[in-house]
Amino acid sequence: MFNPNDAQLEQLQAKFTEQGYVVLPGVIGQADRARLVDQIRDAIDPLVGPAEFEADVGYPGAPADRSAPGGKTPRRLLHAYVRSDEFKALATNAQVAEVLGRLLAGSVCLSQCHHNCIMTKHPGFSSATLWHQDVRYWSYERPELISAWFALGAETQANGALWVIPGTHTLDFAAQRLDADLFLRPELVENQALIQRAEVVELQAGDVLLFHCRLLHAAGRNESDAVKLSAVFTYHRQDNRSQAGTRSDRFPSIKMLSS
Ligand SMILES: O=C(O)CCC(=O)C(=O)O
Repeated sequence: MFNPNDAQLEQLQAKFTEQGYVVLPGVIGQADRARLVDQIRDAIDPLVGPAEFEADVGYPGAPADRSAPGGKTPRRLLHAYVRSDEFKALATNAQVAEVLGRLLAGSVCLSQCHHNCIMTKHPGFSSATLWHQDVRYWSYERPELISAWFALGAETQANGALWVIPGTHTLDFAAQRLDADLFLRPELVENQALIQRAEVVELQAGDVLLFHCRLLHAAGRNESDAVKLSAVFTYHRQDNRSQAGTRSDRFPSIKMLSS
């Protein structure tokens, strides 16, 4: 079970500062994972909303609309935190909270407005996600949030694991390097030089990927024959408030008790 000592926390902090992400191995045990996966399968069929469908995202490879073949494939089950006590426990996991407290250097809050979802990447109808920084869609006093990606099964290049470009959490991008939806434009030479540095983050079941909200990341389609399930939550320091009236301010954040 993941239980870092002070020296390991320091190493994690140094790596996160340099690369913008770290992987915490073996955080979620097999029994907890099995319970969460059972709950997700129950929520997929029949579908328990709110959910976002592949057809809604408009990403490469997504069905054109909800009436097209695969159009009703769920991509994200939303409001993960309130779905069950087990999901509340996952989002507030004490080991993850301890690392987040260290990385954010203060009291940590869970956002209910961003991510807070279960990613259900299905074979057959999953779409690819282009290069982006999550913070471009969020509104906080400071662009200093961290997302935790809980792998509930193995994540590989073949089933659509996340790709990251290490160190990009420190870069600013001129508007012309992004398209209208704020994805990195892959046809630009200066963007290609960055994309060549990309690394796939393969995870074992139970691992947690922590990544900075400014880190460029992307993901491929699920080319395997099994659905990939991950839960994703976003955290900010308590004194980093959402801006009033924005999407980031729709629901109150939850204070993490152990931080
Ligand atoms: O699994 C994926 O396709 C990536 C999702 C993603 O990058 C996001 O929701 O920000």
